[in-house]
Amino acid sequence: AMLSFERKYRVRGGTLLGGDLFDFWVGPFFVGFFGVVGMFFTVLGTALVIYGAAIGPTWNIWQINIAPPDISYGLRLAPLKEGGLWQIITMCALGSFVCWALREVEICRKLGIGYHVPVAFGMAIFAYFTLVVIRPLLMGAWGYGFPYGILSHLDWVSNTGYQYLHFHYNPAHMLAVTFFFTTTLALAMHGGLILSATNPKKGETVKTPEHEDTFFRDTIGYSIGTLGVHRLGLFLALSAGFWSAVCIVISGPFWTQGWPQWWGWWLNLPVWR
Ligand code: BCL
Ligand code: UQ2
Repeated sequence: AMLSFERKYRVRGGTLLGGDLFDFWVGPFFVGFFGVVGMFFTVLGTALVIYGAAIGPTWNIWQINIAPPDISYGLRLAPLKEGGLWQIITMCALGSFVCWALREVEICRKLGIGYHVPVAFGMAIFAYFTLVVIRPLLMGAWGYGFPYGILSHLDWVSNTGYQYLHFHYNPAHMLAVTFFFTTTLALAMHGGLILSATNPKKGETVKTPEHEDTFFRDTIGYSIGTLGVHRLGLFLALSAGFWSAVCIVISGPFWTQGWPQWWGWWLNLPVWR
């Protein structure tokens, strides 16, 4: 079923690649060149994950694990069953994430809206790319990538964290965590405000942005505004992803001791001595 206004926006063109060839919809979904290629990577990647599980020791969903190659393989390609699977799955994952982002770009162009959504998703892709490509390259082995598995990736985070003694002392991790938490605070404030304005008492009409501004001016003396809150939210969310990427790429390539030791520069400031 198509929404009444949807037909107006289902327009030809705006594609980056493939011209009109893949410019069609399947049900409610736009296809496009990147829909086709993305589907290829997704199906292949998923099949390889299932194959990896099948040759592994367990079908327990929590314990299935597809590990990167041993560090001794360095930056070479490893045999399929010794991390090669992880390497191909990583390429499929990156292929399908990037195709998804570019399909979003084509849809933005059709609609005549800005590229904010694909840019935002791009930040998540950048964080993943940092984990499985940039940092392993800088460290000299694919084995530094994280394993694909529910519990195994958590074990990797824990082990990697403790290698630097106390990851909470990583300054970029501090920023990333703070941005993640502030994002949820902002969304809670915004969601709460919108729902309260649009759900008045029985018999009353839906409230306006004037009421929303007034609520925050009365409570905290400041309103960021209806457009402003969305700009703030996007900034907070992008910053969370950005500093996440930074916090892991500096762990190893830049700082090899414990993160608590990094704060030596602060403790050694001449003012204290
Ligand atoms: Mg820490 C990382 C928070 C304690 C060690 N830690 C992170 C960050 C985040 C965080 C800032 C992970 C988010 C991220 O990268 O997003 N840590 C955090 C918090 C605490 C904490 C809040 C806490 O104590 C309350 N961390 C600790 C302790 C250490 C520790 C002290 C362990 C002992 N932490 C580490 C290590 C790492 C982190 C090591 C990291 O490597 C990680 C980090 O920064 O990584 C970059 C970015 C988002 C992504 C990477 C997701 C990408 C998604 C892709 C593009 C799309 C996926 C599509 C999907 C497959 C499709 C599914 C389809 C569905 C069916 C619909
Ligand atoms: C607001 C506003 C909205 C909002 C929200 C605010 C009318 C619908 C949530 C309030 C937000 C403020 C004061 C910023 C808070 C800052 C941080 C860092 C969390 O004013 O305008 O529009 O949804």
